[in-house]
Amino acid sequence: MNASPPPSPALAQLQRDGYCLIPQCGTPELIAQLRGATDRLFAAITPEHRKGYGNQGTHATLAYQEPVFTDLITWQPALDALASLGFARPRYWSGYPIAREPHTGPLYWHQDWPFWDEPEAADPLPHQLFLMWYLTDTRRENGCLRVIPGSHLRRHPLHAAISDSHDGSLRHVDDPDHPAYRHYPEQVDVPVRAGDLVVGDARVLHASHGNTTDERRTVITLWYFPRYDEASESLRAGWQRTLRTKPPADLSAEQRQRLEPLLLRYTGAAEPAKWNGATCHRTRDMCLGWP
Ligand SMILES: O=C(O)CCC(=O)C(=O)O
Repeated sequence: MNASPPPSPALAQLQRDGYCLIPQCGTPELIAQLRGATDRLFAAITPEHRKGYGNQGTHATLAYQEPVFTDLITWQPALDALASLGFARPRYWSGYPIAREPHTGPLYWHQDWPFWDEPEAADPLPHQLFLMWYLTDTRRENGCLRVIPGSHLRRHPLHAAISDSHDGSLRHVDDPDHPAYRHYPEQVDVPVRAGDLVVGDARVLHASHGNTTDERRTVITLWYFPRYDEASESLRAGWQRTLRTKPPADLSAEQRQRLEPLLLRYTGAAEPAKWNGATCHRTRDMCLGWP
């Protein structure tokens, strides 16, 4: 009998812990260009907009403003890394540059997956991945990522205490003792070198430390659907309906061609899955079979 080969160490970690690291997936040139492009985006952000995102930090939406963002979405070494994890035909959903400004506090614990009513929410393998590109080296002092390994599939006391996604009210919780800002014995820091790629299951509980340094710390979070062709029609309809940014009409033909295989293209008539990221404690508990 042919036994199937064991998963690669990176895939095993993604399945077990909810994230893995692909070292030096981006080049210094790519990272330097992204730093310039994101700084230009942040420079245009008004104080009101910044205030609206509270403790998420300085937050922009990636809308193909500069060609380097298309380079990042279609970055072949990242797509190769996904293929080596077993995700050969991913689709891209959206992207967000986020800056943790000098001397600002931590980001609250949260999960990114917003469709908890769907059976895919309980699938051992992820249906949504975050690809996080940090544009500086990170460590605890400047706000590196932290993760609660295994919390994409196993219950953690935090689940009962927080809203389930960025839609929650935690952006404006100022009490540093709120459970969403606490430290937990099982949390791990994920420090990176600029150019490393953090691949995570959108269901894993994650947060960042505060930035106690004098320098801005930027991450670009890109969301992909790694198993788009296996997802239900209702989920694909839900992703399509909540697609925030499409490539603009004036994007160059060359960029459009590179993006084409990654774009969402659901045209069916299924009822779109319900976005319930902010209200779904009960549905999530039910769908994952938690007590
Ligand atoms: O700012 C960070 O380090 C993490 C960002 C994040 O959690 C997210 O984009 O979901």
